[in-house]
Amino acid sequence: MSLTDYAIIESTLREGEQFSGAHFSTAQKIEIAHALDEFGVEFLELSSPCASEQSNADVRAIVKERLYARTLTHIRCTREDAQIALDTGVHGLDVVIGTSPALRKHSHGKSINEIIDMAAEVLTYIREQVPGVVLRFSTEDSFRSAEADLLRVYLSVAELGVVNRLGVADTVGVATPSQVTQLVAQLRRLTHLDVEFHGHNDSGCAIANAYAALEAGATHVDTTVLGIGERNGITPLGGLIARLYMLDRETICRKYRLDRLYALDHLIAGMVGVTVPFNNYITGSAAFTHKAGIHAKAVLAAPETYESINPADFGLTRNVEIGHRLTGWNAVRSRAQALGLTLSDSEIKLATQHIKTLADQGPLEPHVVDTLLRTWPIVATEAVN
Ligand code: HCA
Ligand code: CU
Repeated sequence: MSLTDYAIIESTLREGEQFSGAHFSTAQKIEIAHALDEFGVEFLELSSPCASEQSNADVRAIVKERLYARTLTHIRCTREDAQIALDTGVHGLDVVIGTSPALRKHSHGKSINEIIDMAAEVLTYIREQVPGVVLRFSTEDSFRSAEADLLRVYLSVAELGVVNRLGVADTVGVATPSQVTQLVAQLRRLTHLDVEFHGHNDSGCAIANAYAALEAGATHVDTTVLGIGERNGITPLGGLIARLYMLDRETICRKYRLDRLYALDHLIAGMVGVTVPFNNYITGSAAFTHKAGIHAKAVLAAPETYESINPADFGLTRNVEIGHRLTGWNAVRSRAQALGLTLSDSEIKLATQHIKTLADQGPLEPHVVDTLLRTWPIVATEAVN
């Protein structure tokens, strides 16, 4: 399957700011905006200018930067928020209102009919104020809302003829890929509007759900760098890229500057006080590390045997570990060759046995293995004596 016509709404500067460790300064926000822009995301979503005075000033500052990405801000469904947001000069407004019973009861106290009326009033107002603004309407907690309620809200919003895009949000990470497929496909079929998916990762489905949305016809997906956001966050940018790369490498390599991903993940990790997880998609320390002798042998002969992603596409290199008891002589030979050593196969095989014996006491640092190989006949003699 080939997916080409989609856009990433990068929300590190909105959802990401809702991560517990995130306290971005204006300078950091501008640095993040440029890093994401250079990576090539199509949209940057920014925290509401209504959140605080500084948030308002920050939206204005980012809007003034020279960026290819278009700027969006995220607001509640009120005229007041809309006016403040429009005054900042952003390219688009992402309007959201909760539709699940829990949010209707405990967040804003509105009935579905009242939500429909508010949406009509606010969205029409926005369109009248700035005819060219990109306008999205989203229901919060879409997947715990009653289907009939959701459809009434979305269809009446679509009928207004003023929004560019509808959003669905898996606010608490409950949705399964098939539920996402069903809702997105339904909205596309019934409204023909663009559809955006925003999914939290509470049950580990955020990437699969984002992919299911795209497969069902969604045009936009929300991400944050490393997936940071409320609780344990949303679809991570790098994880979505990995998913899409495996389906259509050519498109993903053309659309985005993949060699920037490593720096981007590490930039944000540093700013929010976490480390990039060892098993992170593409940029984790173990992502391209091969260990067992059987894997090492095949990867050294043909990397695609055990790699679905070519690290070189991301400006990264693979790492074959040999200082452990699962090692194999092919991997040891490859390391000896890389060191410029001319050891015979039988010498390599003996060296490999020696490494395994030593490694039974604990893992060996790469430099220990290198020294052993460089001095191998001597070590071998000593070992025998
Ligand atoms: C929240 C709101 C939101 C909004 C998503 C959207 C969510 O912070 O709870 O506007 O698409 O997850 O529902 O992030
Ligand atoms: Cu969210």
